Amino acid sequence: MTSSLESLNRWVEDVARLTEAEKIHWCDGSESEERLLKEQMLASGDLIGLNPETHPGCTLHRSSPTDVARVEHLTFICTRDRDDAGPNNHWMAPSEAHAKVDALFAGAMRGRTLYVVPYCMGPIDSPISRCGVEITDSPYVVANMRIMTRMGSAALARIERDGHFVKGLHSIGDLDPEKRFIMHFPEELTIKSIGSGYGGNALLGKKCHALRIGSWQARSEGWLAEHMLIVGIENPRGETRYIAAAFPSACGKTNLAMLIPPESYREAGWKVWTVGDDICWMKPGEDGQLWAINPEAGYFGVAPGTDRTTNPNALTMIQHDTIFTNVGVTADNQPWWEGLSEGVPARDWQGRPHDPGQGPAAHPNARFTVSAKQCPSWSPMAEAAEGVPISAIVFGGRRPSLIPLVFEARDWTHGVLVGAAMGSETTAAATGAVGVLRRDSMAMKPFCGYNFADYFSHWLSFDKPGAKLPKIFHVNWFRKGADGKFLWPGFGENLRVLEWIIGRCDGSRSAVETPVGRVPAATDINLDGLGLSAAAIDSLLEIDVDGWGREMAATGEYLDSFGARMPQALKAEQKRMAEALSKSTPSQVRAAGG
Ligand code: OXD
Ligand code: MN
Repeated sequence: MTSSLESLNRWVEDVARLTEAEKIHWCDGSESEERLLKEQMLASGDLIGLNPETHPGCTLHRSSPTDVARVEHLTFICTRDRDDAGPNNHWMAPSEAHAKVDALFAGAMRGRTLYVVPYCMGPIDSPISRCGVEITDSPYVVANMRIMTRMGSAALARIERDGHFVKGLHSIGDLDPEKRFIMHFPEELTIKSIGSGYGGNALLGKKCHALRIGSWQARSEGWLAEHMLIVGIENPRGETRYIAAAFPSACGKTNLAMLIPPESYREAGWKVWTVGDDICWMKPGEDGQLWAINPEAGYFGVAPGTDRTTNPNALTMIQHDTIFTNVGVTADNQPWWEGLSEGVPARDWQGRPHDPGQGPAAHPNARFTVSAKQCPSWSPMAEAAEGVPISAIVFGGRRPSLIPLVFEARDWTHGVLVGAAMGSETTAAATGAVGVLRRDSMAMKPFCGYNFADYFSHWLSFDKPGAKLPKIFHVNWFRKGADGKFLWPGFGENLRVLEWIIGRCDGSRSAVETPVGRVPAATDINLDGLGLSAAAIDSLLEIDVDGWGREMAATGEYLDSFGARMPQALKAEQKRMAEALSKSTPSQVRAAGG
């Protein structure tokens, strides 16, 4: 029998031969290795030092201007049977995909060092964690993987113990967008990514492993790999409840994970603990509860918009030892981005003198990479091998109309339907077309490594005897009034909604039954000191039965678009809700019972 290390050695040799790498470096994750790599990158220009007085240990990476984001149209799930990838994914036959990318990998590392990066997603000693090895020719990727994962010797030792690992092969190639592919072979637990150095395409532990391959592993092993933050809410009695929450991009996931309680809550003793801001792996424990870990060790967050008012914890954590990518810089070499209230940009993200007429100083998807432990609200439970027990799962989207501030699903099946139907409405600024709803089931549209219909079946399968499943909720921070302004203040005030959610979980808060789920009455949720008008509160909590009828019909069409694999139980739930809505009178049901 060959050990995992023998198979790793053989794979590294094969890749070195194919790519014609000049040198091979096995990463041990040590500080001396990091120092050396950093010195090399500062010398080569891969990294630029930032102001050591204001931002000690911080560096800037400027990527190729055509390589600044994930590339969904070049991201493929390569399963033998096309239907296993599903209509939610781009698919290519495995043999064709291997042939296509292997031709691009041939000679791709000529004159370059091949780095072998063993990593563990999750705490090294957690039974929920899974390991992988990324081979890359990008020292920037190595530096990021060192922050984002548990990387190096300890991971290699665990791979030897586990006997298996996910294989990720990455090369920046020549950064030509025409020769860029992000290929996933879930049946082989293999990823091949070429032509991009951008985080989501190149840090293979993150979206490629922890979500796309991870969701496939999770289905076969009986757990869930989700695009969710994990946050702990500690009440004044010192009890902490954990919430996992999924939102599509641009809905403030990192802000919610690092929320600062409103002053009155802080004074009363409420605290918020950040376990994760992007990915959550959950597994049923022997007690029937879902136990969750954050598989990542760092944050790869969007810099623009991060400021004292929006996310003070994030701003504090990125003051030192942070890698910035594609931000602008001030005249004294401090990082700068749109939305930062201090400083003036002198150079833009491409290093050109900043000219506001030429576009923003920072690329809108400029990022920071930082160790999770630098966050002032970092939860030590992020290191717990057993994970944290999840009391509530929250889905959310950007929905200017219809969807109330918060509602609770009736049961698990209803909650899965709520997650399947979730989406965000586009804004005029983004697309020119207002109010176009983009479905993004469980915020996993770009990340589920298999057919969504099978994914919903997998979710439904958790509801079995002995299970003590979390309650499922939907929130909407983005409801707008007739004047087009947001009705809800958001940010720290979202804790008021989380307080109601936790109260529902422990039975201490009431709700009103409506045809779409349970909604708080205005008196069930603490709105003290917010100065919201009665009309705003009514709008935030109302259920428009006619509008919901149309929403349910659209949800039915969406489920049908997946064909015969769609679980009957989910379709039956959609029908049940549609019928309940059609029988509801009067046509406007007030959550407050009016
Ligand atoms: C991310 C994303 O970068 O979801 O986390 O795109
Ligand atoms: Mn994400």
